[in-house]
Formats: sequence, C-alpha cells, structure tokens
Amino acid sequence: MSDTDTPINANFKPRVFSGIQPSGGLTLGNYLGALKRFAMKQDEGIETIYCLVDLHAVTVWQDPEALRRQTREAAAAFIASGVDPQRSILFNQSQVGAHAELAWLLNCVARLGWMNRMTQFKDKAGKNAEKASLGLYAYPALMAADILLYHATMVPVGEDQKQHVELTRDIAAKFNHDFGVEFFPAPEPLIEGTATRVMSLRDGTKKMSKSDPSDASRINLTDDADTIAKKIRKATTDPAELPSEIDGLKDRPEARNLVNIYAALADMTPAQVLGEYGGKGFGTFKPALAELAVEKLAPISTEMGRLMADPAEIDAVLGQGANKADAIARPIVERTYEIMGMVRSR
Ligand code: AQP
Repeated sequence: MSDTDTPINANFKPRVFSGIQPSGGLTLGNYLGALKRFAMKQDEGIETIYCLVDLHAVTVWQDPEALRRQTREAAAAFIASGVDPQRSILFNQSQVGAHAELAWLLNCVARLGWMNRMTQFKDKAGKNAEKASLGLYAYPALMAADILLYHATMVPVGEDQKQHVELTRDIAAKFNHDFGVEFFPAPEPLIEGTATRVMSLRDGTKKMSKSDPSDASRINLTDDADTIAKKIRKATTDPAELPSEIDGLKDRPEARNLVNIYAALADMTPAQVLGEYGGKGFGTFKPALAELAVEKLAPISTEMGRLMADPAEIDAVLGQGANKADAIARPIVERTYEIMGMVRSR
C-alpha cells in the first residue's frame, strides 16, 4: 500500500455506520430506535454500512449456539425491516478482522478517565464491576473503532448510545492531534424521531432491552400477533385518561411511552396521537396500539421466518457484506498502522 492510497486531510464523504448486538432477539426498541431508521437512511441514498456486532456481544457471556442463531436472526431482522444487502453493506463484525485491530490501536489512544465516565459500563457491570470482563470495560473503544474504521460521518443510534459516539469523537480528535493528521472524521450521532428511547412495558423508567429478564417487558420482533396484543394489554399504566396536551404526559412515563410507540409506528407526532386519543382511557388506547403494532410488525416477523428457513443464504449475504466492508476497512487500518509508526512490509 502506498502512502497516498488513503490521504491524510481527506474530505470525508457522507457515510452512515451503525450496529446492533446479536445478544438476544431484537425488540421493538431496536426496531424503532435503530432498524427502521437504518432503512430510511439507506433510502435517502447515503452510503450505509450496518454491522451485527458479535465482538461486542461476547463482552458478556454468550452461549455459542445461541450467538450463531441470534446473529442470523438479527441479519434476517435487518433485511425484513428494509435494509437491502444490495444497497447497504450488511455483515457481522468478527468476519472483518480490522475491527479488532483498530480497537487495539484506539485502546492506546483512549484515556482511562474517559472510559470511567461511561454510564453503560456502570449500568451493565452493576454492583459487581470487579467481575465484569475487560472487554465490557473496553466496549466503547471497540465501538469507536467500528465507526472510524469506515471514516463514517453519521451514526444513527438510540439515546443510550449518544455518550459512546461522543467518546468516539474525542478519540478521533486525540488521534488526529497526537499524530498531527486529519485522518479520522468527527462522526455525528443521529438521534431523531419519537422513539429514541423506547421504555420497558413493565416499568416506564427502564429502557426496553433484549436482555431484560422479563419477556413481558418487551415486544420481540419474533412475537406473534396474540403475544404482541397480550403484552400491550398487560403493559403497566396509570388509571387516568390520556391528556390532550403533551405537557399532561409529564410524570406519566408509562403513558408517555405508549403514546411515543404509537407515534413512531404510525409516523405521527405524539401531539397528533393525543389529538386523536386525548380524553380516552387505556381501555380504548391499548387495543388501538395493539392493532397498529400487529399491523406494522407482523409482516416483519413473517419475513424473518421465511429468511431464517435458509440459514445458508443468510450466511452468504453476511459473507458478501464482510468482503465489501473489508475492502473499505483494510486500507484505513493499514494507514493507521503507518501513521503510528509501524513497519508494514508485506
Ligand atoms: N429501548 C430502546 N429504544 C430506542 N433505541 C434502542 N436501542 C436499543 N434499545 C433501544 C438502539 O438499538 C441499537 C442497538 O443496540 P444494541 O442492541 O447494540 O445495544 P443496546 O443499546 O445495549 O440494546 P439492548 O437491547 O439494551 O441490548 P442488551 O440488552 O444486549 O444490552 C442502538 O442504536 C440502541 O441505541
């Protein structure tokens, strides 16, 4: 590779990168906060790169067979949600070795003080941080590598990932400063829409999460119509009617969550939803939400089922995506080695 292949002081072209951990079945939160928006970015004609971040998933223990199945299922969820592997690059992280390589280099740029401020580590490690894996602690530096490896400029994420994208900007800036280059861009977190933080159906103060021990807390993309309707019917709510104005949702996290979910699924604003349902009780609103959720999610779960019937085809898609990702990533990691002073002679 010559020094000129990946120029320093490049003008960075718009490029989207984002990922999802295949650490369980994907949820409505992943769909509204990530997948739906991933497909929209692709449809806007921007170059889009999407990754099933299996190296992130193993920062907590994963059953190997389950991880393989979940990775294929997550790939099916991407495709069923409108991510087209012909127009977006779709692959799983471990098939492109440059992710782990750049992560190591960036581990040496990131500062311990920065990592100590990451709230996701504190949340996930809990009271037993001494027993957490070193990988869980270094997770944000691997995420920085995922993004910077493609010189991505935009990262669509849910609210919970904002701090990690900001850390990525700090790591990029420090690298550029330390080596006197303009090699890495400062990627922007894209946190848009009404569903940037979908909450648990059992507790409106907790994020809906695929690893929540309670299955009733979330809607899985593989849930059938009856299960979706039942979970919405049983969702925790207060006894009051829905207000007519947004202000009336303050201090009512569960009601706000269901209104936001409705708005995001129907492509409406929460104010429009309240315009329709203000003054009505949950006895009316929940069945309407259940019907809407089934209408939007059933085609996705049906398509996922169809795709999952042919795992070899999913693996082929991921392999082709990995080749395309590698073609972008390899020159960038090679250039990073060179900038840092490592001899590259083969
Ligand atoms: N509840 C949510 N609301 C909105 N967006 C969400 N995302 C996740 N949950 C919600 C967004 O989905 C993308 C992928 O996230 P991830 O699976 O890589 O990790 P996570 O954020 O830690 O999601 P989970 O479901 O909570 O995973 P586990 O339980 O394995 O830790 C991100 O853009 C995220 O913001």
